[in-house]
Amino acid sequence: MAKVFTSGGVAIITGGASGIGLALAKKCHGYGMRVLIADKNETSLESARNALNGDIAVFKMDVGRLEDWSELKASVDRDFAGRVNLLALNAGMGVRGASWDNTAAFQSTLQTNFMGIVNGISTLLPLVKQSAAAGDYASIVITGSKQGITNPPGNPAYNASKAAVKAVAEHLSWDLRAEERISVHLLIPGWTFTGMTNRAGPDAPKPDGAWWPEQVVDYLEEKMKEGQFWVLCPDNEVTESLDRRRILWTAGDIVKGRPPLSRWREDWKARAQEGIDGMGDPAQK
Ligand SMILES: NC(=O)c1ccc[n+]([C@@H]2O[C@H](COP(=O)([O-])OP(=O)(O)OC[C@H]3O[C@@H](n4cnc5c(N)ncnc54)[C@H](O)[C@@H]3O)[C@@H](O)[C@H]2O)c1
Ligand SMILES: *[C@@H]1O[C@H](CO)[C@@H](O)[C@H](O)[C@H]1NC(C)=O
Ligand SMILES: CC(=O)N[C@H]1CO[C@H](CO)[C@@H](O)[C@@H]1O
Repeated sequence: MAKVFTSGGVAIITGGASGIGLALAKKCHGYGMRVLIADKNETSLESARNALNGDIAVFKMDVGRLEDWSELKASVDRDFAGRVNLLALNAGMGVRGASWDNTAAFQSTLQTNFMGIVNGISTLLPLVKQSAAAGDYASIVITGSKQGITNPPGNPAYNASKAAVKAVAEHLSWDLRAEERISVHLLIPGWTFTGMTNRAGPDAPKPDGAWWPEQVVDYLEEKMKEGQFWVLCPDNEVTESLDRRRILWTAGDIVKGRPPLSRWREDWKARAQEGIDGMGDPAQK
């Protein structure tokens, strides 16, 4: 049901001023949708608006603040007659060098990556349902991360926030299972060249292994057409099959009683590699 990408429909995209969100905004705009991008970065909001010839609405907000969502809802009610066809809850961030003694980093990461999504659902789900009841199609796209599924070591705050995002997205899909005109999707990007991953400066070239954000949103659209909840994106280094085998290996830590994060442990690394390499593609069985 990619029926939401239709001319005149309304798209609301958080974190839409940069990266994956901006690529999605451009796609929606290209389909003739009315686009509102919400972001906390004023500079990027302005350049995004210019990139789309001023033909989109921008809204400065912090997705972690419920008050900002109330104001956004009021503006959607006023400017779009309360209509929402695509709600992309995509804003996300990571704090560099987050460590256990930095509880503030956990709080800010969870506030944006997790509460930003809860706040958005809580505030705008009534408008999404209202739009569907009026005969529209509507989709809610929630941006998670592979790090919330396979949980690699390095940044526990980010990984935990994305694990919570996955849990909430699954519940939303369950709660809306009887809604024939509303679909829910968990977007799980691979390595994507965006503001978040490009720390080498504005003119740095895209690393070969990474995808462009445009590839991610094309893949998203394809999976939405198929009616898939899980949008597990590959990149130029990791295939869909490898992702599926890594996910199964991670689940195997629990069922086989291996230590957690076995894939990265010195005493398990080689066995993990062998196990993942030797596994058939789980999707083929
Ligand atoms: N780039 C990747 O490789 C990758 C991989 C997996 C998941 N993701 C996820 O994709 C989503 C988009 O990230 P991106 O890679 O396009 O990064 P990006 O930094 O280019 O874009 C994220 C946007 O979100 C905005 N934002 C951050 N915190 C906000 C807040 N509290 N309120 C409002 N806006 C806020 C930023 O200003 C920025 O414009 C994120 O949720 C990220 O976690 C990215
Ligand atoms: C806002 O985004 C610009 C790029 O558009 C970046 O240079 C700047 O550091 C960002 N500001 C903040 C506060 O994150
Ligand atoms: C955005 C971010 O901080 N991502 C981190 C999530 O965790 C992995 C491993 O834990 C890190 O490599 C990423 O940098």
